[in-house]
Formats: sequence, structure tokens, C-alpha cells
Amino acid sequence: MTPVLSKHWADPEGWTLAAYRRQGGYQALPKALRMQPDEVIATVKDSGLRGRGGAGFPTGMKWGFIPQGPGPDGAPVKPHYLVVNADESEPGTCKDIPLMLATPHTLIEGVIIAAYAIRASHAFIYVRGEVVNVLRRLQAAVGQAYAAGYLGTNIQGSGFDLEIVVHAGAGAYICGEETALLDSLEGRRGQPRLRPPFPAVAGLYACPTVVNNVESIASVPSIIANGVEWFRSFGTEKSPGFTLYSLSGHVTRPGQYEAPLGITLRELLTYAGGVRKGHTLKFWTPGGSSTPIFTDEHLDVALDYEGVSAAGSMLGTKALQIFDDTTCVVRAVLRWTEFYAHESCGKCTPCREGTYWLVQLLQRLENGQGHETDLDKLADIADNINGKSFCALGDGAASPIFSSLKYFRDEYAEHIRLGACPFDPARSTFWA
Ligand code: L3W
Ligand code: SF4
Repeated sequence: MTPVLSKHWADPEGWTLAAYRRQGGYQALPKALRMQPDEVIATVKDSGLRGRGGAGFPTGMKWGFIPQGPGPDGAPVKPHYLVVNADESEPGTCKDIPLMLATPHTLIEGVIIAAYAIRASHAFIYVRGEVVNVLRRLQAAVGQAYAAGYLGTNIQGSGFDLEIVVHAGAGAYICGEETALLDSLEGRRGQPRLRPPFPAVAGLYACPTVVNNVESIASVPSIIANGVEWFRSFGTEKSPGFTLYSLSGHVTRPGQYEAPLGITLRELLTYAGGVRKGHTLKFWTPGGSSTPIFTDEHLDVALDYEGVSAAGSMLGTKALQIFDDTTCVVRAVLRWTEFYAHESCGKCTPCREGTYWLVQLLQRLENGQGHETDLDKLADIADNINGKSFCALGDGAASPIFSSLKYFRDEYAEHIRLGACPFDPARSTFWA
């Protein structure tokens, strides 16, 4: 295990400014402020830090996209913004919320450094609206940072000014998609925008904007404080560093496990006490429900961006949902699909209509009323969503369908043959 971000999570006072300072916090900030903004960007680029929100896009490269200096025609530069995506809602993902609860100043220090690097004087933290306790804690911590002179004007005598706004979302999963988040932040209904232009070119209020995940930004102070070599001493060459893996479901000790990128589920399970007693692993998600499922054949896949992709899935948010041999895969996929149908924003037809029809078919199959042709129909509808929808939510909805049919087609067929769910406790346990 590699506790860096989670090192002080057990400290009940760890969220306070005093505790954060005692633990060495706010020491990276003066160091960063003594550097040129471009040097900070170069350091983050060299560290190889990749976005922790799901896509793994290089963080320093994203910062480097923000145009600096006057435009080609000498036009004045538009304001730049930093937006932190704290709208954590991907099923199984539970890392940003505990981080903000336990050590919000790690995020705030990261925000100040990132805003300095891209020369933004306003930063927004867009927090999922349902987590009122997190909102309150973050607001309290931002207040402490203002009072201590870490925010506001002329921070630490550097001449750099920064205001942070903590904004509560209203509970829509789609607002975790960066452009829907920006629309929501501007006061509109949160729906994805066409990309390009990417937010780095035209983001909040049509100005150049960096949108980063909480964990990405919270990783920055440790990189500035300890250096690129230190960060690169964890993980792999292409996926350097440590990260927070969320383990949930049928494990003995569910929770967040911080470890280098490239660790395997087999190793993580040793920390989490293994699959619950008396049962065996059946399937799991490497990065939340939007990433194709894996089975017990994938226990030794390296959990980094390259390893998971090569094995046919995505590292995503590193949300490992573990399902043991008592789980009906059709029921699990139905539950995820109901979520996507509910959260589909309705902007594009393949996702809006397709997720509805997937739910109808899966319900019929799970209830034992499916037909032989339903499995091809399922795959056909998923195929009409995947790659044909306006944003990644559609692809995410198709993932569990394709991957469950790939590994567990027999289990779907068994529902049709039996005319019931084989996992119904009232029936014989076909899979025992
Ligand atoms: C400038 C270019 N910027 C890409 C930026 C882009 C974005 C980042 C990654 O989706 C995935 C999704 C979910 N010029 C650029 C550029 N960028 N090209 O790079 O972009 P992209 O499109 O690869 O991904 P995304 O839209 O950020 C994220 C998956 O993550 N996911 C979902 C997670 C959910 C949460 C949550 O609950 N909060 O994180 C899980 O797997 O399906 O595939 O910033 O602007 N040429
Ligand atoms: Fe909205 Fe779904 Fe289309 Fe995304 S894919 S724009 S969530 S309807």
C-alpha cells in the first residue's frame, strides 16, 4: 500500500487547517509560487500524472493547452478558469468524496497551485449536490484558507490572486461529463456540449478552462513538494504514480485502497481481506459500471491504463465492484442499465431510446419471460448506442451489455431455458 493522499484519513481532525499544516500541508504552495507558472506546468507534465476522473488524459498537457499571452491578432487574453469536477457519481466510485471529507485542504492547495500554473484567478469546485456533509466541510475549509491568506488577493505576497467558489450540483450523473458540468455551472440545464471545441479552448463562459478531477488536483501538492522522480518511483512508466482504488461489493473489507498504478486485483484483495468468506469471485468492474466487466480470469491484469485496455476494458475511475458466485449477472446488468436509463439526459436518440429498450429486454429476461432472439436484440440495441451517442454515457451503458454477453451468454440463455432466474433462491441453483 502507498498512503499519500489517504495517509491522514484516519485523523478525525485531519480536515482542519491546523492538522493539515501539522502534517506538512501548504508547503508545496510557496515552492510553486516561487516557480514560474510554466515551470509548474512542466513539472506536472514530467511527472506523467494522468487524469484520475476516468479518461487518464495527461494533466500537465491539459494545462499546457490554455492559451497564454495576447491572441494572434493582439487581442487581449480571455480570462482562464479552473473547474474541479467533484461530481463523483459513477456507480462504485467512492474516492473523491472521502478525500474531500477527510483532507479538503489537500484539494484546496492543489487548486491554488493549478490555478497559478494556468494563470486563472477564479476556480470552481463543482460538488455533487446530495453530499451535503462534504459541501459543508469544503466550504468550511475554503473559509479557513481565506482567513489564513492562502486565498484572496496577493497570496503569500506573490502577487497572485485567487477566488474559489464551491458550487453544489443538483444530483444529475450527466453533470460529471465536463461540458454538461460547465452548462450546469453557468445556470443552464446540464447537457453535454459538442466537442471540439474542448473546454481548454472554449469552456466556462466560452473562456479557456481546465476541468480536472478531484484526485488529479489533490495529487499535485505532493508532486511539487517531493519532485518528479519521487512520483515516477511509483507505478509504471506510462502510468506513473499512486492512486485511490475503491473496492465495493462482495469483499471482506470494502473501502478505498491507495496503491501504485499497475497493482493487480489479486494483490488488492489481499489488503481487502479477499472475497467474502465461503464464496468465489465471479465478475468485477475495473473502473465503475461504465467499463466492460472482467471475470476471475483477469485477477492478474495490471491495473494501469495500458494493462486494463489491453485486456479489453478501461481503468476508468478505478472503482472495483466485486461480485461473487451468488450474483446473477443479468440482474446486475439490469440494475446498472436502469441507472443509465434514469440518468440519460435525453439529448440524443440512441441513448435516450436505447437505454429504455435495454431495460425492457433485461427485465423480461430476468423475469424468465425472454425469447431466444432477445440476446441478439440486446447486442443490436447496445451496438446502436455505442459510438453513436453524443457523449460517453451512451458508450458506458453499452459496456456492461457487451461484456456480460461475452463472458456469461450461457447464463442469459439459462434464464430463457428455465423461464426464471436461476439465482432465484426458490429454484434449484443451476450454477452451484
Ligand atoms: C484539449 C484535445 N483537451 C481530450 C480533454 C477533455 C477531457 C479529457 C479527457 O470522459 C471517461 C468517460 C467515462 N484538446 C483534447 C482535450 N481533451 N482531447 O481530455 O477527455 P475524454 O474525451 O477522453 O474523456 P472524458 O469526456 O473526460 C471520462 C469514464 O471516464 N468514466 C466515468 C467516470 C465518472 C466520473 C464521475 O462519477 N465523476 O468520473 C468511467 O470510466 O465513461 O469515458 O477533459 O477535454 N484535443
Ligand atoms: Fe444525453 Fe445520453 Fe446522449 Fe449523453 S449519450 S448526450 S447522456 S442522451
